Amino acid sequence: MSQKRALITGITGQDGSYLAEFLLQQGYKVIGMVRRTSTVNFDRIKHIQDDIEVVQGDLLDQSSLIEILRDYRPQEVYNLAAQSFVPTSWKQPVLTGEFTALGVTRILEAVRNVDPTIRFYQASSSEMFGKVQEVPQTEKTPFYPRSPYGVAKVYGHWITVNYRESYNLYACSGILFNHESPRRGLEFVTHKITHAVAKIKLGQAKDLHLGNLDSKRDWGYAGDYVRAMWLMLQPGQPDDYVVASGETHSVREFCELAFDHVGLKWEQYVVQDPAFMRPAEVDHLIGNPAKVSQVLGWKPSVSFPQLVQMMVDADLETLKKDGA
Ligand code: NDP
Ligand code: GDR
Repeated sequence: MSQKRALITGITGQDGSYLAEFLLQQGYKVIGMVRRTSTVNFDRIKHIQDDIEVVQGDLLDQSSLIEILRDYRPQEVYNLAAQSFVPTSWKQPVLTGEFTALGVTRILEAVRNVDPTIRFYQASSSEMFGKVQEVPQTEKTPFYPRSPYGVAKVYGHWITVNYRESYNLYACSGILFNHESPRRGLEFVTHKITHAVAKIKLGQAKDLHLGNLDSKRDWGYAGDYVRAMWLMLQPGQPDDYVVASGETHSVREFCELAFDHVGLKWEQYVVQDPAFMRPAEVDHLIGNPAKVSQVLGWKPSVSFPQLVQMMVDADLETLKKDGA
């Protein structure tokens, strides 16, 4: 049998790097789409750079997407590229809509025109539930997004469903709850906390400024969540799935565990700072992973405390190496 080919948009991001590793392990040829920048930023994929094919393209540029599909003929496309930081979506709402919403239509159009047998994964988000209408959230919970990012993701979700229903594409929307790792961008709250904890422990920082400590998230490990993306595209019918741990924890609890892990008390270091509060907040996310577990056999392997410890330990190690 010839080698399977998968295209990943957003391969330089957290999830792209884990998904690429996972697909390489499954024997895929991995094609990663990157946008042109004046300096390359391959930090998360430099360890696998020789094993993957990196191609230039942009979700803003329809013809680049068509050309990549024509040249590389992937059987699976994972659309992970997006403007993914929620606060930025209030500062750059139009750009967020271009990447995160319309970008999905551009790539779906490319799939439809070049090869409608391609199996397509769309990176949808629990941010679509926003002001939650039901607890826990399932595939049937109505959406109520609370940021331009959440609104853009609702568009991406429905256009994926619509192309499945209109053109019979094998298109799936994975509604993933927050997933983290040592490769998470430093602006997201988990990595911001663990990085600060490591710095404080090593005497390189004094405090940590955060916004809303009460908001609750259903946090999992990114390495587990990319496996669910792949499972959705394997034989069977295309469908949409919530992927979550089924547990929820507050930002405060995350701080407590992270500081505890290095023997410090979080209350002595965390400063609440209005600068990090959002114009509209998503207060309470908790997903129900029953469907993905029953239909696809997916289960997470890393618990919440293990995730926090993994991230703190990784930050301590990196900072010590940098200092040495
Ligand atoms: P990251 O922010 O780490 O990565 C985003 C990726 O998108 C980067 O590779 C970035 O490239 C790329 N990108 C941004 N704009 C464009 C563009 N116009 N053209 C091409 N590439 C572009 O996100 P994550 O890995 O955390 O998330 C992956 C996807 O999953 C995103 O769509 C996100 O919204 C979604 N999601 C994430 C969740 C999470 O908890 N991590 C939960 C639910 C959904 P560059 O390196 O050049 O910036
Ligand atoms: P989120 O992740 O918005 O859920 O989106 P983030 O880690 O940014 O925020 C989680 C919660 O923490 C609160 N918070 C802070 N957040 C940040 N970034 N910085 C702070 O200082 C801070 N203090 C408190 C926030 O208010 C929020 O309630 C992530 C992204 O990966 C999206 O792309 C993805 O779709 C969703 O997860 C699921």
